[in-house]
Amino acid sequence: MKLTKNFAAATMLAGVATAFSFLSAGTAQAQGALVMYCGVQEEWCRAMTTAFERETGIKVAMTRKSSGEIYAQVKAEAANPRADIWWGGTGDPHMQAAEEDLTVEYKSPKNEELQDWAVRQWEQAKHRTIGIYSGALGFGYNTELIKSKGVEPKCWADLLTPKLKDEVQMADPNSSGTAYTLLATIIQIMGEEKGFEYLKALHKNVNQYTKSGAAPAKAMALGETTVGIAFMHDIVTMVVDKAPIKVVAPCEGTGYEIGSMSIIKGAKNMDNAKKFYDWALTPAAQKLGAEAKSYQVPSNKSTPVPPEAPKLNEIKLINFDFAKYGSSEERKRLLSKWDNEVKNLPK
Ligand code: S7P
Repeated sequence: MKLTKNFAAATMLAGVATAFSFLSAGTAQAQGALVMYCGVQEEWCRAMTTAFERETGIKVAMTRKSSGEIYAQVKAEAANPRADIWWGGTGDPHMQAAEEDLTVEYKSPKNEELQDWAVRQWEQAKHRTIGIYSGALGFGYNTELIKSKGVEPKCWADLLTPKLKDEVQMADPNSSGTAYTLLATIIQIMGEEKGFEYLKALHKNVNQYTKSGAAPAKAMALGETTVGIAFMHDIVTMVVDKAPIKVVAPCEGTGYEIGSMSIIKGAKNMDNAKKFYDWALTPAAQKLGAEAKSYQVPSNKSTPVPPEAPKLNEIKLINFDFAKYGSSEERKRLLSKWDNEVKNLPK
C-alpha cells in the first residue's frame, strides 16, 4: 500500500517535472533560447551550459543522456524536434543521424582551427557532424580488489580468465557509445566471427551491463567491480579523485572515439544552435572539459591538451573505420546481433 502511494506520488511529481521541462523548452523557444541534448559527463554539460548562458545571455535547457539514448530520442522526435543542438557523445550515433537526415549541414568559421581528425569526421558525415574531442577506449582495475584474483590484466584477452568471473563491468552498447565503441573495436581487431566469440566469452565475466559508459569507471572506484571497461579518460577522472585504479591500454591495440556535435534538423532555435556550435569549437569553451575533470583530447588545435589526458600517440590505436561503424545499417545490424547472440546468453 505504502509502495503504491509512493509510486502514485512519484508519478505525480514526474508529471509535474515533465510539464515543467516541456514548459521551459517552450519558454526557451519563445525567448529565442537553446535546447541542448548533452552526451558527456553531467559536470561538463553543466559547465558548458552556464558558460554559454553567461557569454551570450541565451538561456539553455540542457538534458544529459548517453549517446544511443540521445540518438533514439532525436529520431523519435524527428517530426517535431524538441532539441536544437546535440553536443557530445561518441561519433557513431551522430554519423547515423546524419545519414538518416535527422541533422543538418553546417560549416563553422572555426573549422580551419580544428585537428584533421575532427574535420575528417565532418567530411565523412557530409558536413552534418563535427569532431569536438577524441579519446581512447581501454579498461581499468581496482588495485585493491585485484589482489585476491591472482591476475593483472594487460590485454583484452586477459579479461576472459575464469579468475574474473562476474568481476568485469561494461555498458550496454544500445544505450552507450562507449560500449558500442568496444563492440566495433573488438570486431576490427579480431574479425566479426572471432570478435563475437570473444564477446560471448566475456559475457561470462560481466557482472552488469550498465546504461552509461562511464558507470563502470565509477563502480571500480567504489569497489563495486574489479574491472571496468570504459574510455581511458573516464577512468583517469577516478584516478585523479584518488581511487585505487590502474588504467590499461590493451596490448592488442584499441579503438577510439571522435566525440561529436550536430545541429538538429528542424531546430526551433536554429541561429542559437549555430552560435553554440561556433562557440563550442573555441579554445575558451573546450578548456572547460579539463576544468570539469573530463580529460579528452580537444579538437581545436589551440586548446591546451590536459596533462592528465591519456597520450593518444603512445597508445596502440587501431585504424578505426568511423564511416563503416557509424553507418546506419551496420550499427543497427551489430546492435541487434549483440542483443540476440550475447546479451541474454545464460552464464
Ligand atoms: O564521459 C565522457 C564520455 O566518455 O562520454 C561519452 C559517452 O558516449 C557517453 O557515455 P555513453 O557511453 O553512456 O554514451 C563520450 O563521448 C565521452 O568521452
